[in-house]
Amino acid sequence: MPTAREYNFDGLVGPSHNYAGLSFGNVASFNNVKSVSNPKQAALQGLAKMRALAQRGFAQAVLPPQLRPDFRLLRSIGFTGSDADVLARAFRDAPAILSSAWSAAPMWSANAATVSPSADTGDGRVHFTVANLNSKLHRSYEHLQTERTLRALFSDARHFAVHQALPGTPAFGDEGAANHTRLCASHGAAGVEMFVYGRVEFNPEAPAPKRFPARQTLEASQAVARLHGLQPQHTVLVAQDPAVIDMGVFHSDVIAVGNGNVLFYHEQAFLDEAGMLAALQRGMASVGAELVPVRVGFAQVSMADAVASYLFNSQLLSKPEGGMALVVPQECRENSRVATYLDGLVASGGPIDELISFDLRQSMRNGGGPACLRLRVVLDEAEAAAMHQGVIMTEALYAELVQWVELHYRDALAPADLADPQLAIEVQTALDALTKILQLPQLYSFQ
Ligand code: SUG
Repeated sequence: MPTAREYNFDGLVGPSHNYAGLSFGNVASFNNVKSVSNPKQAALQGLAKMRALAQRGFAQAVLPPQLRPDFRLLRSIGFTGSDADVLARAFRDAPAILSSAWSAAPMWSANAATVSPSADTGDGRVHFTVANLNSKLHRSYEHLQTERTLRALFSDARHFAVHQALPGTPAFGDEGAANHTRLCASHGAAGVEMFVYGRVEFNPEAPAPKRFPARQTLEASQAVARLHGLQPQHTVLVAQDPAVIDMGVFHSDVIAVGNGNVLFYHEQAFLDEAGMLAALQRGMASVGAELVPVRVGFAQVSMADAVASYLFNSQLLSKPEGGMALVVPQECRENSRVATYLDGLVASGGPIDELISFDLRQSMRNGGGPACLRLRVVLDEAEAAAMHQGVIMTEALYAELVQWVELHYRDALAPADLADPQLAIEVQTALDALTKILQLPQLYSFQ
């Protein structure tokens, strides 16, 4: 079996990172609506995480931001005139739609696509299905650039298959890897892929949340598994508990994370915990692996603390030297109940033996923790060599990107700034310069 590593592709925060309250059901996004953001700090916080993990020997890469605002969106709904006219009119008549056209949400690259490593797929290639993100206007058009980006990075058809987004209709609501976890004995071995859905389009009897929307459908998860040629006995489809969606768990990666043979989850994460465990155990047995569940009960961490601290939106990483590290947001250290739980967890002698925490406050205020910020792509040596090399995080790339951010990013963005035509020019100038750093000359359609 070829050796394989998990690359974490972190979304580089774009120059228009802002707080627009666009994600109903995402508590942080709603609580911080219209507050002033700091795109420069947001990008630097994300880069600091990437650099620190790369320095620790984890395979780390970067996914570039998308061009904003999306003038196509604004013009398609009747705003006309020069770019400045379009911005001014949209600001006056439809400010929420204007914010949607400016959203830097592609930074949460866990929502970019669902990825299946070559060890799991029907044709032995790495498969990507771009997520349609059709439940929110501001994310519903990300898939166009995401597809273009993934095709640029993974262009070698001998190793990679990039599927376009599923049809953009409610039946196929798809939020990518945020609702997908792979469990395995080792990254290069065949694994079990678990898809978590919040709603079933064609079964009105199936449980669904009452307050907040469920973004992922069973039908979408099944379609992705089919596109990737996954074997049914290695594929597990489970329902998220709709009650937790109503408490602010808008993606499954807000309440569970898996890596290797370990599943770290809250007892209320799934509608049928026992059924989920039995299905995973069966799947794992069929790939010659044994599941190690790390279950967090209400007595240890309440749902309110889990959502507020983003404990489960952590990255669970296999360390090059052995053992597993849990990469948590700083909020987990600041919440005394969660901090106490975590201290006990690493001292317990279980599989998770280290905590690494980061200040990701700018992203967290929009509901994006460490796990939201990264897309996992398991690659064997030949695949890693075949992907575009310019996005791999190194000390030199880190230094160049920090310099680029310092030069191009503002340190404050208020809602009224979204009417500023100069900001649109700044963003395009910045992205043009970025493609030179990343050696991706035709990444954007304006190039
Ligand atoms: O889709 N927030 C994102 C956060 C995504 C988190 N990703 C994962 N859990 N994997 C979302 O809700 C807020 C944007 C705003 O309100 O301005 C936003 O889109």
